Amino acid sequence: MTSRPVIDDLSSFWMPFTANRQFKSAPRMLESAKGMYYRTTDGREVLDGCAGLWCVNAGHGRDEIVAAITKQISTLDFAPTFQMGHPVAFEAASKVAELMPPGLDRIFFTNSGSESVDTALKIALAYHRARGEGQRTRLIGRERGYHGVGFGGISVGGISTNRKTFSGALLPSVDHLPHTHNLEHNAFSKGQPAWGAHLADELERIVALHDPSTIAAVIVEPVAGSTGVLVPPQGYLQKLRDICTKHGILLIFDEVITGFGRLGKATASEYFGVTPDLLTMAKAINNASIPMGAVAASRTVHDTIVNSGAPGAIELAHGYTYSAHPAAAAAAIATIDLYRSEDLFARAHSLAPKFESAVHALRDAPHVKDIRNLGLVAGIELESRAGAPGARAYEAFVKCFEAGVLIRFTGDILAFSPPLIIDDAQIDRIFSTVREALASVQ
Ligand code: PXG
Ligand code: PLP
Repeated sequence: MTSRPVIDDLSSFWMPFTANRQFKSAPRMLESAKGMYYRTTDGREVLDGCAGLWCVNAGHGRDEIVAAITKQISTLDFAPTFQMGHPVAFEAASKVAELMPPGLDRIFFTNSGSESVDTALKIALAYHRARGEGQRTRLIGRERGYHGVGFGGISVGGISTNRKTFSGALLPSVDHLPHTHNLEHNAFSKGQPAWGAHLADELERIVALHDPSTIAAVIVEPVAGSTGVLVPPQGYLQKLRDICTKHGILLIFDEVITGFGRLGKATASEYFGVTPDLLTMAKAINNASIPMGAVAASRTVHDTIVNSGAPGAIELAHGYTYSAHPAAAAAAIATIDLYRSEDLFARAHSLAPKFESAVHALRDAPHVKDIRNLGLVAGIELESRAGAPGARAYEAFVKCFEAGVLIRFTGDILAFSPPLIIDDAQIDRIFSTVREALASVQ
């Protein structure tokens, strides 16, 4: 069945964000993938209910992307982008720019969402410095925000388990907005909850405390993904935008999950009609086929920095060896072409009502405390088992995997974000499997 030798040493790979001892005592191994399905090393098909890690939006093993990468690697395997260029990098940037909100068409390439976040935070500081306001160094994140694992990202992030070990080494000038999760007001909301726009006013309090002249940027996920799918209350994001504009603060949308069709539009910015100054992306930028991320900057931000230095001087002392790696860039071009030719964002948009009714049908399933959704993303929050937070969701996740459906869980929240190529029957299969799993866990 398996084409490779059986692996008998699991000890060398220190697995990321994994309970290593638990996993290695009962491993779950994926060996290949095509379309909506993974195949395990023991030959079982597993329906992908979470697009890998919210990233394989066009489905697995797409021939067009594989061909583009193969051709690129054999033509130009690597080329520096520090003081050198290669055409594919420029083409990829133009393609990405076409999908960005109006005016955000200056693209800085990275290799991950974490790098995109740290890049955006640094661009924000560089922008203020270039315009003679270098004292604007304070960064505002939000409770329950996930912005990757760099020191910048965990500093503005709001997930305490990701912060506590490193708490003495976080960035010094950071505040956090309150999160918007409130089951008393918003449980079982379909789409954007009606209650909670006023939580954006907390930004005015933080601004008043520190004075606007000290604040560089606010960073939020338009829809918080990792923390368990928190959909922004109606009007909330526009309020953040207005307050930032009023005080000359840059607004950063972290669209690492929401970018590239997850909500049925190219970006959450387009979906909500709210335009940030900087937008971070990664994951589905090239269907996760090769590590890649990017930051889209407004022309104002870009031009302010790039026109500020002396001629011949490097304007932004920042970049990665693999920024715009040829293979990743070729994959991004092929992926964006595929999104267009198959109209996948519109497909996500048209599947969203079906997805919403399928997930909300689980309202009467055992242990379910809340269900929330937007576009092709949904979360089911479970009642935690007394004394064992997270155990119930973990067991439900394992049951689903054994029944041939891959989902994600975080704490006691199940998360769903399938490839945009999913069909109605596959949506039904995901949620009927979850229903059975919930019925069989304690
Ligand atoms: N920002 C956001 C909003 C993210 O969702 C990152 C930054 C970091 O990206 P990288 O590429 O450095 O991982 C993310 C990543 C999950 C899960 O299931 C979510 C992410 C990554 C892995 C798992 O909750 N989000
Ligand atoms: N560490 C060392 C010693 C390096 O030489 C470099 C890059 O040249 C880095 C870290 C950064 O690596 P990257 O550019 O892949 O982020």
